[in-house]
Amino acid sequence: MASLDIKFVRSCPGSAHLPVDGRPEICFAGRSNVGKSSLLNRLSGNHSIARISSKPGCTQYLNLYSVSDSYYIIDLPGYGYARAPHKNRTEWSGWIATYLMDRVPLRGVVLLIDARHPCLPNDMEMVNFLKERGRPYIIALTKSDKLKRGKLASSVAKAQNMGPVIPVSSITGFGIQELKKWIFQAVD
Ligand SMILES: Nc1nc2c(ncn2[C@@H]2O[C@H](COP(=O)(O)OP(=O)(O)OP(=O)(O)O)[C@@H](O)[C@H]2O)c(=O)[nH]1
Ligand SMILES: [Mg+2]
Repeated sequence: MASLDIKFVRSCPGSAHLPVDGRPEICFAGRSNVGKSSLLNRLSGNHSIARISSKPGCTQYLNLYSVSDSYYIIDLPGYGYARAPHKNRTEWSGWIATYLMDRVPLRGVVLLIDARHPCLPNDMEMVNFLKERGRPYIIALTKSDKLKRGKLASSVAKAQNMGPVIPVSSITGFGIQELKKWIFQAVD
């Protein structure tokens, strides 16, 4: 399967700034530093399309990407980064919740969770939030290259208690085809 034809459109300071053209949307949600931007780059085959942070909390806006001019991917600000200035933190969680609750074109959520820490409280809260609102989601277990096979298998098993799981690595490309398939089905 070919790389996705992803183009950066703009950074949006809140849901009100997103397009109203009715194209379907997928979003990437997850803790700060979990690998959202890296995964987007890997899906696009272009290693500089989304900014990779060495410091957590780098993506502060809803970053809007267009795929093949037919649907959008939104890279949400990372949650759970304690050292963000208080004002930003409140705003981020506000934007994320508003977006996930109200956004009509949203067809599916890719919830990124670090394979090394599969059941952290704020990720479980996010899963409950998505379930309550009936949002289709997939758990992408990121940085799976950092775990040996046995550890990864037990991490996948734990994460499966929260929903459907695809282990991925933006470094090796592991799981990327399967994730693409999920995205295609979600926007179809
Ligand atoms: N080993 C490994 N490292 C990864 C992988 N994905 C991301 N990283 C590293 O994790 C760090 C954070 O990656 P980002 O893609 O910027 O994470 P993010 O979720 O976009 O971060 P924020 O936008 O700050 O919330 C960087 O140092 C990446 O190089 C992966 O699959 N494997
Ligand atoms: Mg990012």
